[in-house]
Amino acid sequence: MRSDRTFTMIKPDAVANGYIGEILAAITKGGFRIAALKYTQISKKQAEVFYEVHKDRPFYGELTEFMSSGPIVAAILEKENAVADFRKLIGATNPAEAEEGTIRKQFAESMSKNAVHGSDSDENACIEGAFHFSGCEIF
Ligand code: RTP
Ligand code: MG
Repeated sequence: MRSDRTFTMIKPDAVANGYIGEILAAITKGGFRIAALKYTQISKKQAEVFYEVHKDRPFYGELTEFMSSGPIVAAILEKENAVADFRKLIGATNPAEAEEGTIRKQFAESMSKNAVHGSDSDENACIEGAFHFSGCEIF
């Protein structure tokens, strides 16, 4: 299992708020190389599959509804220690608790509209990347 890749989505709130450029710039400045990139929208069904690990959580319905509500930017990012370092760069799930300078502190609206997704393990990074990209779309 490689540890130099993670998967991210710029969520519908941040896309609607016009933050695609600033978030991609923050990602690049944070030392990540973009290995794959796509502007897309997922269906409610696809969101339910993507977030299946959360299916018993109370926010599952709201989360999958929101993530399919508008376009997103999906990307595979490369850097040594990618998963942990990217979660540091984006900050806490709840932007009110996110550290100064993190992406969520700067661009998130709320716990559910929190601007970006970041994979939580090398295994999930691999699964989530493969959900959005085929081999020939990863550089
Ligand atoms: P993500 O997966 O999006 O990177 O976020 P995360 O690891 O920081 O948080 P996770 O526990 O995986 O939850 C996934 C997303 O569900 C929404 N959420 N809402 N209302 C709530 O209590 C609640 N808890 C989580 C957030 O948008 C979170 O990013
Ligand atoms: Mg998560």
